[in-house]
Amino acid sequence: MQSSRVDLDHTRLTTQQGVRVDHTDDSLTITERGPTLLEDFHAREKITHFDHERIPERVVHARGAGAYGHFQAYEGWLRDYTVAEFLTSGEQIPVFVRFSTVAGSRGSADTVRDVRGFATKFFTRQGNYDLVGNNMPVFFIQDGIKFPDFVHAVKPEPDNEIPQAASAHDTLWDFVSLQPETLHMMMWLMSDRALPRSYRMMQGFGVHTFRLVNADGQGTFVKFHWKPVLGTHSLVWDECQKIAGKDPDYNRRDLWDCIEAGQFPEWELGVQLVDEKDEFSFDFDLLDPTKIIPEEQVPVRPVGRMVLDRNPDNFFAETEQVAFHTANVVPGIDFTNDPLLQARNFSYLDTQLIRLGGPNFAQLPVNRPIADVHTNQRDGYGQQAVHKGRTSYFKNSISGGCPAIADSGTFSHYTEHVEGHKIRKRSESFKDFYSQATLFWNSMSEVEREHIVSAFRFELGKVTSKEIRGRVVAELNNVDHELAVRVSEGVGVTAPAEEVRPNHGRSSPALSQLNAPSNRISTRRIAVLVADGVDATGTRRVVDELTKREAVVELLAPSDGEVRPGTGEPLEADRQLNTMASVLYDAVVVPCGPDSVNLLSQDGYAVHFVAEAYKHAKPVAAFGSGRDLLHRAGVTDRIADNEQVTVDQGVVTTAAASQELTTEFFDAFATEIARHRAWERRTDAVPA
Ligand code: HDD
Repeated sequence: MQSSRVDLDHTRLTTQQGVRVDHTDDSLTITERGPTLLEDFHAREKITHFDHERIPERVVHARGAGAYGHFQAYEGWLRDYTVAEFLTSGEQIPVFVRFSTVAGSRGSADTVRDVRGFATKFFTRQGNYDLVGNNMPVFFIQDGIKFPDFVHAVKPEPDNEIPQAASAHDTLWDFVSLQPETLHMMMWLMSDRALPRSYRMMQGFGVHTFRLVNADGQGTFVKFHWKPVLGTHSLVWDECQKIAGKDPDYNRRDLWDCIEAGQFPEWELGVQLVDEKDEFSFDFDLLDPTKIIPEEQVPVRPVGRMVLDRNPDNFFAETEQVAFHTANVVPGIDFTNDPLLQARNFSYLDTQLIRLGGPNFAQLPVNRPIADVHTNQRDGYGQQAVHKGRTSYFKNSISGGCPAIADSGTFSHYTEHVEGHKIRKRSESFKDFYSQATLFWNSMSEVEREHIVSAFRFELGKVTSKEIRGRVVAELNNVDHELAVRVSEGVGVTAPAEEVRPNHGRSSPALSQLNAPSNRISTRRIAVLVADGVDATGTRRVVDELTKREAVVELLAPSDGEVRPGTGEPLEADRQLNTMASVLYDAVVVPCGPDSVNLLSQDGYAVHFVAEAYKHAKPVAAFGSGRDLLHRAGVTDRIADNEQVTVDQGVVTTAAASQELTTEFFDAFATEIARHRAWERRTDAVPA
């Protein structure tokens, strides 16, 4: 990868042929005002190359962000199950990961309601292994032959190409209402999982049941899981829509900035293993990609750790040209007959041929294996290698039979016994579309359920056809009667009169994000609102205490430059208040300083900032006169006028001025930030 990097420092401009150029601002013409000459090879080359700069964007997952890093297995216990060395050797191996949204175009916003792609390329010594997963463990459809139908339904409608990067439109919900296998995934899509706070704070899943194969050729079913070290956290929908305008690159920027700052994102890889003899011991089919194996039934066992620690040098060359393929497997990892996976194994190679313009894309620097590559494949667009010798066929005697067939370390397909009729029919074992959608609903906390209900109402509210809305509600009645009734109330559809399928009452606590709390506030972005007259000592203390806890703290002031405190040395604003917004931060603090608070109270941006943070259930803190800005924004706190620290639904306040600020104040605030949001806060009436 390194040898392909081009560094233009200390160089002189040339043509593609290496001829030095003395002038690149004016075309070659006859007289200053005369016609341009065809002979101007430099101008023609420059413009021609520019004309050909674009390649087709991915048909799905067009918008993404990538990073390099490494993966390291913890210990060798998986050796009994697989000969895949990178899962057992403990050696650090390089990876490239690309995160993405699915439906939007390359230039669409990051914070739309969507599934997120989580594709990892492991550069192992046995060849490249691609784990092309998502941040949700199930999929919309069961058979890849339905993929074009599904994608046509969710993409912008074909007559006017509206809406961009949104599932809230008639065609998607028409499809959903007629294809009940989508329902389980639609529950995930309507949940907070579709609104990740950060790529660094979302889980990843291989989705399909794959197969591990050991040295004796024995197979074990496996599901892959990524768990983020920082916990799984989400934004709220109102916030997402606002961020889409304020910073459409929100998730991309977050990934980039954290890696630049040395705050490297980390995930743990885990596996759920199922013996082949237990294949039929579940009440769903392991080959059905619309089903999970509940973690309470088969625990996720940790295997290794991935750290992303390097940003790409060039978005196009690396993030855009990276080519993932589910069929990029290494010895020890094999497929199952999941019909979605089987179709993917065709689609990914096929799509790269059009997207990357020919069969040599594996030679692009970002795709190049670290394992040696020796093939008899030749020529084609973009061929980079200069193959020597006379033979490019097997068997040959002229080149000593090389490249020869290896007798060890090879990929040998798992030997599976298959017999029966050639048939085009969905397996009966795939036909329970509702039980796991119900399981998901049952597993949510009340606040997560509220979010799901309002997501359905929002989406169906954008559907113009009442008939489609009605069909969706009827389908939801198969998931849970109360869910269907609650959704119907918001979308002008008559509530289903009665329950059609009794709720089985089972739940899987691991499905609720709120059941995996984090006690860290690393990388959380905290806004400190300041203006002239602010208390400098207290403000510096806020910055120190939160930075010590690894948060990212920024001072926001009405204008850039120096902030003159009441007493002491000036402070420097990090950002101008009106270039930012509360939605770009995880929490907000207002320090004391009567003059500062007075100025901020008259600044609509500052007042709105606090009210909006409060509306989105974010931790809000203030000390001394800083509390007046909270009150001005409609945020009440319950403290008596003493110096105690009070925490009330994520609002952390004290009447103490800076000199009396205790660590208790900062600890309490940090606890609220680690909790992510004060979900118990009722904020529907807050006008922000
Ligand atoms: Fe896919 C891209 C994930 C089903 C066909 N898919 C793509 C990417 C991810 C996934 C993360 C982006 C890779 C990158 O960053 O370059 N796709 C999934 C998951 C699926 C899934 C988790 C279900 C479990 N996909 C799926 C099916 C088909 C495809 C059933 C076709 C039959 N997917 C593609 C594709 C893409 C793609 C058309 C577009 C760009 C690319 O492959 O390289 O081939």
